[in-house]
Amino acid sequence: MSLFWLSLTHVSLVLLCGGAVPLRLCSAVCPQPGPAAPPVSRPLERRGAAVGRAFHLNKLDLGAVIEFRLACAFRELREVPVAAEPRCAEPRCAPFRRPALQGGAPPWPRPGPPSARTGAVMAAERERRFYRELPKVELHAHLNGCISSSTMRKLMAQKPDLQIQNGMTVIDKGKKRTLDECFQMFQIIYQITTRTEDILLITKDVIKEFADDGVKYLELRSTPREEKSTGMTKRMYVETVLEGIKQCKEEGLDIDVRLLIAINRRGGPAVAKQTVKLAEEFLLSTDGVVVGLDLSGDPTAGHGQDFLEPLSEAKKAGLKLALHLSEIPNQEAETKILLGLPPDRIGHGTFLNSATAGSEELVPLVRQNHIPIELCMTSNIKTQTVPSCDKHHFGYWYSIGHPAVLCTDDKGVFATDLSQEYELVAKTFNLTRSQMWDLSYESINYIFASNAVKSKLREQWCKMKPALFD
Ligand code: 6MZ
Repeated sequence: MSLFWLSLTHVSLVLLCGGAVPLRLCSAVCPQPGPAAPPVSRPLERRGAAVGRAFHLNKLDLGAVIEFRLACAFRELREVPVAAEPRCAEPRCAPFRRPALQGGAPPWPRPGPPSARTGAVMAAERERRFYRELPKVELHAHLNGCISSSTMRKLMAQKPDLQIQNGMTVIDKGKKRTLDECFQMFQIIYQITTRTEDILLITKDVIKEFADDGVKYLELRSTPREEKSTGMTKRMYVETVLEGIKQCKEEGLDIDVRLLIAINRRGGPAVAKQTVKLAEEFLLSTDGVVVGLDLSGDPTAGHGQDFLEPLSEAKKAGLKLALHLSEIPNQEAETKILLGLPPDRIGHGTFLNSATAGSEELVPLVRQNHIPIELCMTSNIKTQTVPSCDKHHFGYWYSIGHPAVLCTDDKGVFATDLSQEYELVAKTFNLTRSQMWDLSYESINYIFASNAVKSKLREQWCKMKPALFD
């Protein structure tokens, strides 16, 4: 008889456990820490209904024994989640979290302040956000070097026969190339940007990306290029870049964009003269959008002396000059000649302050003329002209209070952006947010646009400051 009662009770309890079994799964199946557990239990009221249903099904007065077993079952139902919860990291189990039943410290981690690792991740995220939101000025950006991977994919999809892959146009994190290899990459990029529609696309995408990164004023630079295969002339090239700038303005992007026309050293002085002529025309016709001239390209090609005359002509015409100088070692002679112009800004200037013979004359020339230097840390590291961040010449120029502007150079090729450059410099040289804000604010002094534009930017910076330092 007692066996009968016992098995009847067992049936009741098996039915009851329709609610309880999944609860047990929570404790038995979820590893700690581990993958998602199967969906867990029903709410207690539903489990209570299940108990009632089980009781009703039997329609028997099971007497004290069953009452006792049901009481146990209820208690088990209530207690199972308590026992299960500590071993379960699955967030879906969270509603069952309760304090420990007995006194003393629970055997599982209590919710509390974030762990050191979570704290570090959150701090890194806050830092990233600060530098993204910091208003910034970008003064050294080569258009075809700025093309992002996503724009590259769009271009590659249109020219699949070229079989150009991402790795051929970008130097990923932790990777390095020589400067020479870098210039070979530009030849690959040029194969994908041969049509005016390509130039329009890259110009607009690059501007939008700088705007998204918190850049409020951008001086893009680009080398006018003709492409016989598509009929694109140098004039059409410049007009297309200007069209891209205009369309971005019409679309209301919060960024002021200007253009420097670039002379590629490899083209020699004859091409340089033509480029100066073109730049002079656009200086007069673009109402301040074309503001200057850049001398760039492979620094081993030609000699600075060859460009003195066209550059001098450009300066007389009112074009501002941003010249790549001493990006590689042993260029003291040509740097000294070109510093005589003097240029309005210097690109890189990596070896201006090196201890090699002849270089001791360069720093005084740069300092006397207060020539701002455009510094591109990631570019110099990835092209191996600077061995490590802490050896970067930013440290030298910053320590003597000389005008220095942080820039990206080729944000696409070097897989960086301006906020990352700011963050990298701050970390490397232990600079505070306030010092980095000053660095950004002072960069406004070195833009090529008018004083009215500078004043507007300063106002914009000052308006944004309180929210940044909240
Ligand atoms: C010197 C560089 C450069 O003009 O076709 N360029 N020149 N040093 C660098 N450091 C890495 N990075 C880019 O953009 C690409 C061109 O910019 C110059 C080179 O002449 C390159 O071909 P654009 O828009």
